[in-house]
Amino acid sequence: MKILPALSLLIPVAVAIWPLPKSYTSGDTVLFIEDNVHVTYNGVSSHSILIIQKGHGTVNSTSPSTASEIVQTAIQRTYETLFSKNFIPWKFHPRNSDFEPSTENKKYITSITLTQTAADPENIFQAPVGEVDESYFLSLIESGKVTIKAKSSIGLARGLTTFTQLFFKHTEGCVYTTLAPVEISDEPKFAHRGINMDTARNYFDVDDIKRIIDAAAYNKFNRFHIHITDSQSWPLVIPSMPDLATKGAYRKDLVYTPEQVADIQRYGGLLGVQVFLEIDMPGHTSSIWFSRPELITAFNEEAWDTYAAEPPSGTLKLNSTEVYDFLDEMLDDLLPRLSPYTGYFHSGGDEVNIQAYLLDETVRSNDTAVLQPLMEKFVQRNHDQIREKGLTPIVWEEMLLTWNVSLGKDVIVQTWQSDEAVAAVTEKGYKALVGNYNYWYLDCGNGQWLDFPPSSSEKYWPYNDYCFPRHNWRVMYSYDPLHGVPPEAHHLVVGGEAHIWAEQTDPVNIDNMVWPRACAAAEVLWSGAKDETGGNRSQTEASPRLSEMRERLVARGVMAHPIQMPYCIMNGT
Ligand code: CP6
Repeated sequence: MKILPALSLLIPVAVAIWPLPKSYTSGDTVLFIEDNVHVTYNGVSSHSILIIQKGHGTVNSTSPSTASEIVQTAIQRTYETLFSKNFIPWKFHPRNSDFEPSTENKKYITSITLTQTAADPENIFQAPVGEVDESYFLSLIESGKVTIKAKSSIGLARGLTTFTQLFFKHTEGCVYTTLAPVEISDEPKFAHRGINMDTARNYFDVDDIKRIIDAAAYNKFNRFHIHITDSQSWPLVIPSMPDLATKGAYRKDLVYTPEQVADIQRYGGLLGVQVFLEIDMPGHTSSIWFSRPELITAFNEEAWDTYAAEPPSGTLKLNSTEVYDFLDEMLDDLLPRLSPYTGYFHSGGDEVNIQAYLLDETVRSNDTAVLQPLMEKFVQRNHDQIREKGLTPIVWEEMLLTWNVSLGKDVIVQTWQSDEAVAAVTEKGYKALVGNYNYWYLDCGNGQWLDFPPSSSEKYWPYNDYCFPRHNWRVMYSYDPLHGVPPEAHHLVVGGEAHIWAEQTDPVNIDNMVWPRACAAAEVLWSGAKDETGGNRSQTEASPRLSEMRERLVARGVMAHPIQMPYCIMNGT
């Protein structure tokens, strides 16, 4: 029988779960857990949390996913999370307190029963927004039995993720919870909960990308958007057009091969994180010039800022059969390789600068009345091809709101410039993906921006040096995806993404540029921006919980920065 020391009452509410579950009750009974817990999944059992028989469905190496592979992966991760030597305890106990439970006469978690109550969608990797039910029910009773029920394999994975967050490491080395009995009913507020990572401004290894996806899954994100090409480099290997990457990447080895892209997609898929790519076009494409100069106009002009948002300027010509042929061939090569693992493809469309088309001999105009029908055709061709390959297009807001392209209603419109843009997109009846840059850009802050360039004579002042300060987690946490959207249009806000543009981020600082701040977006997307009373969520409540989450990310090998010193929590409340 465990008796909690009186001082433990000083511990702030001991719920380390991030993002916050929809409903949660807990007690104060102590249970220990060891790596021999008996796990069953739909009646198939094993005697180790590590190994589960692949008895549910058939595991076939040519089929991209099965429920059992996803659940197997989730059990494996549960094991690694709880029993890795790096597992970091909740270290923020009151100083010098006898806060830990006694390790005499330990009571143990005895079994984990996973029950999937419905079949997964046919190919869960490709499932569109809202089609995977990620809800779960978790109960941990004082006798040591754990039950997790969900309608999908990914729901079970979400439940197991939450389960690991109930535990702390004892100073004697064992792993325990003080929270039994626990009952949790949980489901996400938004269906598309993503991170957008730019791998074109700086190159990242596959392992760097996987580490971000792993941490994303641990935050219950379910989408990973790779902005894989941009004006500065084209690291994506298109086998039928080898020069694109060999000439367009920063170096011929700083590329992503088809195998590597598939590996990343599959890695995410098994964690319930659907990975999709963006080829941003027609703007943000100057890197194509290095292999196909005839397709690009206004390349690297002296006054580049007249023609583009960033150096080097350059954009795909807007009325060129050569460009159309290039796109047909490029997308024909690329899209069929992506589609086994995703339902989406992002065709870009942000920050197109009309002045560039004055230099485009196929147009020679900056008159939007002339340019609009050409942009319309450009986008429709791309989208027809994307749909033909079984994928759903995503575009940046400008294609709808600036260019007035008559998008199909299947298209998801990704907003970034304002809350008004979200309202405008939903007003037109389109699905919106949000992420206002004043809140959810991890690279850039707002206010106090430095002049760019600092003087007109210094034209190549490093881009984005104006981008400071960054947003801190509290700014990100205060963002409401539904702000300014009328209630009857809320259902059109399918979710949002936190963005890491990588002009000033590479593998050295990627972890601490993304974490723990992206956790704030994760909680808004999973739990909603408002609490039960309808007010903004308390940052005071969230702060120690986020600190615990950060410890858990560090334990996963993610170099997330601290948001405060342990002192603040040890002496708090
Ligand atoms: N790159 C691309 C970028 C940005 C966008 N698209 C961006 C714009 C403004 C800020 C930060 C990033 N660097 N391709 C906008 C969607 Cl403040």
